Amino acid sequence: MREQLEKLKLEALSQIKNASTKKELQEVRISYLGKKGPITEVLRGMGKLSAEERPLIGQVVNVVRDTIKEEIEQKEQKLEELEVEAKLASESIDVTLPGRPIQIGAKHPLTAVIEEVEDAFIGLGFSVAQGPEVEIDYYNFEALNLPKNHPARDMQDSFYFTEELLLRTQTSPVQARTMEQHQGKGPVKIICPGKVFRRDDDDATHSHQFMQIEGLFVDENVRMSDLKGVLDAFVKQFFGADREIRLRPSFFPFTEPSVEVDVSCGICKGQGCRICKHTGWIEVLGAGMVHPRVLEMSGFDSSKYSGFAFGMGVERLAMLKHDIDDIRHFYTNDMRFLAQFKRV
Ligand code: 2U9
Repeated sequence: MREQLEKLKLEALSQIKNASTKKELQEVRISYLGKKGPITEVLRGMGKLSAEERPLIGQVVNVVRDTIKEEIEQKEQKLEELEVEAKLASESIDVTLPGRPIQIGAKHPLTAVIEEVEDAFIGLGFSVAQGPEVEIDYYNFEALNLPKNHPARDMQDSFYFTEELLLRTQTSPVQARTMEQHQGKGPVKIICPGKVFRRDDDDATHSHQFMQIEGLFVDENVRMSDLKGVLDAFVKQFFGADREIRLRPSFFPFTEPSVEVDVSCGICKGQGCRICKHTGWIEVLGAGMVHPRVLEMSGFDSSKYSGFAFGMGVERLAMLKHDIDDIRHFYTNDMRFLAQFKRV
């Protein structure tokens, strides 16, 4: 019996030595020390031994069991240490590896154009003004000489919330509000960039939401020649020093006289090409002298004050500058389009 137990111990110790995972070690523990294991079996059979043998064998069994237990605990600790070491080794960082490239964003082309236009006009003494995108009928239409029956006020053309409240159709209400705040005292010299909304079906050249920049200069003795000089300086800074402007008569309810402003074509230098539809000129702005009724409605004495105003579509400027053929590119956020405006 003694030799048998000694053999059992040696066998167990060898298996403990060979166990390379905690799972294998657990299997060894169950097979030797578990309820169905040989040690338990020997203990169960102790009753059959003689009174002299029982304490001697009992002692040997205890020693064998304790030795196996102790060896298993030591091995368990060792395996745990090895596990931690392996985990640390697998998680170590090689600081000499090159870093992952970081995706750097770029300004949206419309933001870039707005900032360029702002810079040009700030250089000419203008300030930037802003106002609400949800407007009341009075500032969006009435104060701009668009009376109640005017066709531009058709419910079909604008997004109305109520009879009095709508999404602004132009940034002009910002100018009307600013003039009112000046309480009849000039100068007012502002540009107003912002979103505007019209009930249009979207296509390559129309969007129900787009960006406008409008400008207003009201003071004593402001003339049409001032308007022409300011727009000429702007166009030369924005499009290039070699570009010319020309004014053509037009009509807007809020300006009188009103003009359309063309810029000489930068591609063919006035010779005629695809871009300028073979005219040598490209229409980019609307403008005019502020209608006396508009001045009066916002609290300015039209016998003392005069002013000029102008407006331009930001998408159109960006499309001309970057030769973009579809306005919807600005709003669909396709990375292949946007990534082209990265400055490297
Ligand atoms: C006040 C008085 C006058 C703003 C003006 C235009 C001419 C114009 C269009 C250009 C293309 C809008 O984006 S677009 O569709 N704008 O042609 N805008 S004069 O005149 C004003 C504004 C405010 C108080």
